[in-house]
Parts: sequence; structure tokens; C-alpha cells
Amino acid sequence: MANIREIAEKAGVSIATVSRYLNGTERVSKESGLKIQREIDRVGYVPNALAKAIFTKKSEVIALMIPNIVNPFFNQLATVIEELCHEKGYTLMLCNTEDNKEKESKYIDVLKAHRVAGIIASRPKCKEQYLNSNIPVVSFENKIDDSIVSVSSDNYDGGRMAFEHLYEKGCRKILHIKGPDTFDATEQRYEGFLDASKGKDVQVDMVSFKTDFNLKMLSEDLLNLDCKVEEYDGIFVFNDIAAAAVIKHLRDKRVDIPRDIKIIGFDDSFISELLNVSLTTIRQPIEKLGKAVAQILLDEIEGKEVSKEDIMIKTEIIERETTLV
Ligand code: XLF
Repeated sequence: MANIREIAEKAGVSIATVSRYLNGTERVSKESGLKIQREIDRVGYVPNALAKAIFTKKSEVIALMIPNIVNPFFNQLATVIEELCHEKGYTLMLCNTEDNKEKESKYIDVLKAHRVAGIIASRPKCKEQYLNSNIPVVSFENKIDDSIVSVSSDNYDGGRMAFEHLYEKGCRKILHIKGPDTFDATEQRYEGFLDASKGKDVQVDMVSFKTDFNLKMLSEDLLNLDCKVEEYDGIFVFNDIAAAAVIKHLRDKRVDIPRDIKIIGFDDSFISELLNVSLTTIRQPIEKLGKAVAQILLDEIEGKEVSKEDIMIKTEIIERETTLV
């Protein structure tokens, strides 16, 4: 493949001129530019983006750390982020960390080596590494440090609304299926839920899943919970995809939803509407969340003044069939 030296020779200009033309940072005369472009088109030259990134210490790639690529919520969040980054001339690189600290850590090393322009870290675990990376970072959920902006939904209030809704619907024996302890967002949902139940004549229990959704949830996790989910009259599940697994589990046991048990999820990801019995849920405003994380990072990359205040976006309840009647 032709290199920058050959392009310069054929176009009759210096290597430095070709390099200036490719970087677009300094002026190149119209005549030289035309000659260079003609040569580039003739030989089909593709600039070495990595070499350029190493030279300029920055690429046009933004990395998005996704903790669970199977979860529809993160599909939707990634779509919003990708659209905005693409619009602004950046390519989005997806890194599926699977909530695994070692995997996330390796990704950060690779991203540093590739001089990515910035990182959106969803549910980050490797806090020190992000802090020391010298790369602009914005987090979605799990706070990294006061110097790094974190964006999230108002999870506490969402948890509170979930309880109030089940209570208003007459549930008096309610189970909360919580997310893993390492998820700040689901801890906050649990706190809101618990606080709302205080002083009310109601039995509230809690069990935890060890992971975000995966297929093992159906075949093992749900069967090994320390309680019988079918003995409750209301269940608040920490996210929609896990709620879908709980619904499948209950229907296999011939439980009538919502007559026998009412269920509420969290997210309002597209799956909640598509389920056979559509899911009542607490909506996370995915569009707003995605746009907020992407815009803050793009502003940081472009050197704009960015407030270090965390962003918390309001949630709302969306009533569907799992709590109807
Ligand atoms: O981290 C939480 C747990 O799952 C996240 O917001 C989600 O609700 C996405 O499904």
C-alpha cells in the first residue's frame, strides 16, 4: 500500500505538506491540496489512524464501556450515544465489560494505547485506573471521583415510586429482587423502596441477584433464591430484563399476573412493552441520559468549560398490565 512519502513524491510536494493536509490542522495551498488529493484517490491511500493518534496524542474514537451487552437498556443507551458521537465526527467503540473488573482493566489499557479521545464508563469498577488514565471520562452510574462527572437517573425516587405503586394496588406482602451490591443505582432503588415502606402495615422482604441479566437467571438463580417468589402478592424487580425472567418463572408455575402477583420493573426498555403481559415499570429517560453523558464528554474533549456537578434525571412510573386491576 502507498505511504505518505510516495504520495508526496507523486504530488511534487514535501512530506510535511502531505502531513499538514491530512491532519487538516494547518493551511495548505489549494493547488497543493488538489494534487495531494488526486494522488490519494489514485492509489486509494487510507491514513494510518493509529499512527496519527500517537503523533497528535488523540484519536477520533470514543469508547463506551457497556457492563452487559445482552441487556436491552444498554442497547438503547448505546444507540443514543452512538448517534450523537457519529454526528460530531467521532466513531464509537463498544467494550463489553460484563461487570468484570479484570476485563474492564484490560480494556482501559488498550484504549490508552490507542489514544482514544474519551471514555464513557457505564457502571465502572476500575476507579483508580480511570482517574490515572489522562483521558477525559464521564461515568454512567457508579461514581468514580468528584473530578469526574457522573450521570444517572433518580434511582432513589424510582424505588420509592415502585413501592407506592404496589402499595396503592393493595399489595401487602412485597418482595424486592435487588441487583448486585456493586451497582450503586440498584442500591439507591432499594433504599428508596425501603424508606417508602417504613411505618406502613406491610411485609417487605429482599433477595439479591448476583449479576445483571443472563440466561443462568432462569435456569439457576431464580430457582436458588432464599424465598419462594410465588408466595408474594407484589414484586419489584431491579430492572426490566430481570423482571422478564421473573415473569417467565412465575408463568411456568401457573401464577396469574397481575391477579395473584403484581410486578414492577425498572428502565422502561423496549422489552417492557413487548412482553406477553406488558410490564409496569419505572422509566429511566434513556434518550436524555445518553445525550447527557455523550454531550458532557464531547465538551470535555473539545476543551470547553464543563461543570463537575453530577447529573441526576427524574424517573416516572409507566403503568402497564402487570399491575393492572
Ligand atoms: O445498573 C442498573 C441495573 O440495571 C441499570 O440502570 C439497569 O437498570 C439497566 O437495566
